[in-house]
Amino acid sequence: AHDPFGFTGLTYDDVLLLPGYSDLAPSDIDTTSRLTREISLRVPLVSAAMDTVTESRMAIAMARQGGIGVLHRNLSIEDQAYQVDLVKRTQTGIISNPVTIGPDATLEELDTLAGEYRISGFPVLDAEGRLIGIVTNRDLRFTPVAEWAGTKVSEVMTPAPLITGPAGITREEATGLLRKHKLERLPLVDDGGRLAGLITVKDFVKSEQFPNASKDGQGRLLVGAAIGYFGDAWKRATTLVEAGVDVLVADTAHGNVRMLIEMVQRLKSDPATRDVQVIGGNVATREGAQSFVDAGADGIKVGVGPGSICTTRVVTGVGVPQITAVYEASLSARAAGVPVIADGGMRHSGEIGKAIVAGAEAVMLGSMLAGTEEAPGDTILVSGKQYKAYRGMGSMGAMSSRGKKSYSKDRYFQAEVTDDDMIVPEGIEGQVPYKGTLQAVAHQLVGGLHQSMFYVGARTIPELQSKGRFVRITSASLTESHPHDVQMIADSPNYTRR
Ligand code: RVP
Repeated sequence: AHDPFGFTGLTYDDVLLLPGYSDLAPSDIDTTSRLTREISLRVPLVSAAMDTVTESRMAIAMARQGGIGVLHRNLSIEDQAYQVDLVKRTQTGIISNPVTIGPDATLEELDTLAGEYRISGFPVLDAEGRLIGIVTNRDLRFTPVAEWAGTKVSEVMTPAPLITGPAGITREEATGLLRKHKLERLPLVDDGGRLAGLITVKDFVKSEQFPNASKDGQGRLLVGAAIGYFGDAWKRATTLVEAGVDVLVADTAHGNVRMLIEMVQRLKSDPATRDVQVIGGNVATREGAQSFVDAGADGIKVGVGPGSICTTRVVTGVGVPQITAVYEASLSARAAGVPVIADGGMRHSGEIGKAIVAGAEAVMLGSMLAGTEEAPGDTILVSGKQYKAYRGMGSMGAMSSRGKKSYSKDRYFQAEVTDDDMIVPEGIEGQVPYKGTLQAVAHQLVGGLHQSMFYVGARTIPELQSKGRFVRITSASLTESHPHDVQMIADSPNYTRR
């Protein structure tokens, strides 16, 4: 007979991975995985599209560590596209599309541009795009601030002829020129004298400092951005594509919705957008994942209700325990070669390996990253300890017009609600302990995943998926898993008691 209660759903705390035979050296282990059909990451971590987690600073830091950030969409289309631009222009090796300035710009404008992009030097171009000089922060120093508004870049710049390199220069040749002439910057020019790129010493150092960085074909950092399906969603998507986004990520609490599925279909068939990778979501069932497979999605994000700030399951009674959701979605997604991203509910590094064995290829994190330096917002001091704000995108704070305009109400299907009192929130507002830099946090997360792979005996992520086996555990075992019967007297970089 049909069982009205269906099957049992399990989550991370209900399972452990079985140890397996291992003859690996730590250096054998490779965490490279797929985010979408066409994008691989050396580190399968994604920062959540939330306004207390991912803006350009986080996206840059995530890509440098080998993961990727998904820029949130609780801001205007222009502002979100600008954030994409900031990430794409971040210095990594050769900058193919550097920020430039004209000879008639004022020093005041130069100073503003330098602050916005956090860069100190600009090639100066004439109206035809030819290199006529270079100007840096240093050139500002000899002009009193009071005169900046009335002084033109052409008056202080180092004018051409400059030492330049050819458009197709190699790393070695560039290093040679930088060293020989003791240069900070080397502009690259084509045969017509037009600017073709820029190399800075700082970039070269940075690109050596971040060997795992996630980059596109032109050496620029990868970045994702959240989109919806309602109102001007198409305009948002196309504007983000024009700004150079690599992945568009459908950002809704319930992705198995006709309008969104049609949006994904359109994105994957329209010539303006079809070359960009598209992730559908969120779903938590086999059928939900199948709808996105059929729509042509390049990745599928899974999670209905597991998030640390999420109240969907309580408010609506709907959801699927996360490890079951990932497993179920992967049954249709993996058969079609589409990666699954496990989104929400992670508290420790051990859950990354569990999600991967259950069928995910990457994981999205909110609360675990919201406390880092690179997350938006300042630290808050509460009885001598530092915290950072972290809120659900379905919280009152994110959906109401309190503070500033909300752009993300359609994430919870409340786009038409104009009166704040009529909002039905599905998330809460809170804070998480301050954790320092993303680099340190990512090191612990990736280190934990490495160890998972070592214990299972898996050299690669696909091997982890095929070799990994679960054991179901009881609440008594969960107590045994955590530190017990001891009072913790020192902080640990990768463990906090709940
Ligand atoms: P966590 O990592 O457990 O903090 O969860 C983060 C995820 O929670 C996000 O990536 C998103 O899918 C989900 N989320 C964001 N806002 C809300 C909400 O208000 N309910 N949920």
